[in-house]
Amino acid sequence: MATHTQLTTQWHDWIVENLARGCAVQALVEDMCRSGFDATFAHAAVEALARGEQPPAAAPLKAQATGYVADAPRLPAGNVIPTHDRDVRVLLRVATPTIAVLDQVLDDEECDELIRRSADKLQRSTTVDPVNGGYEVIAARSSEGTFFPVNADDFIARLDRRIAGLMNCPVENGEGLQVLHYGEGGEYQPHFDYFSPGDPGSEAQMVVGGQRVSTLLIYLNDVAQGGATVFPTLGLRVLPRKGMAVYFEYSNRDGQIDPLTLHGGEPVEKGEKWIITKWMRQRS
Ligand code: PD2
Ligand code: ZN
Repeated sequence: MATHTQLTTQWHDWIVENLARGCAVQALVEDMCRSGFDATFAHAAVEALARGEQPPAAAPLKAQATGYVADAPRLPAGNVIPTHDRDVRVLLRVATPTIAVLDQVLDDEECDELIRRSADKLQRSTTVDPVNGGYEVIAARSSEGTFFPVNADDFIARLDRRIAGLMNCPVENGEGLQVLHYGEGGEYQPHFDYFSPGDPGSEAQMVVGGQRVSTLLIYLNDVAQGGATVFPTLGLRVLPRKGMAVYFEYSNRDGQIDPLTLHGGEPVEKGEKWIITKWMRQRS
């Protein structure tokens, strides 16, 4: 659980040195969160030092600290969310940030079909380089993956339509479905799915479609041990189950972003883990 809310001299110097080297704010915040810092505090401290100001003395309470004002939730209300071809049951809701766990978004055959179609196309996963907007392989993300463009064929189009219905966004606002596979020991260390405003690489990514607004992550298999999706700042851990999904929202119409949505995929301890991820943007 992330708890550090004060900077030692060493951490202060580490931030200043890395900013001087040209490291992106978001990359430093993610590193600090992985070392146990509170996400909100890490954000405030790095932002302040980047502006040449003093970092905050200690973290304010999480709800007051971020300054993030969420829009009304995009996710439809209710115990069950209807889509064009099936009703999806909601198992858990968190109000702030908007997070939900959804049951049987995909049936067993759909999960198996996605794995079958992906197994021989996997490549080591990359992340967006915050400085130049290109793609880079990083140790913090030890998965392999592939993706299916929006409406690639009838099967993918049906899933894209169901997912867009759940996320309450037009199909065209979605990035292509991303399939990820983790072997034993595979993980995705805590990170943010949004593009950090102000990073040069983010500006390049946002030219088409704008900021990411929400994520739906669907488990394609049961994992024997480990592989939970965690929100360390919130103390929330979702255990993988075939066909089930985690949904969360993190940006508003003013382009503000919510650091409370720091999240990661814990190491797979036994077996393997397959998921698909859908990221929605502000625009098509
Ligand atoms: O595999 C996961 O559980 C996971 C966790 C956090 C995947 C992602 N983020 C992602 O694809 O963004
Ligand atoms: Zn993520």
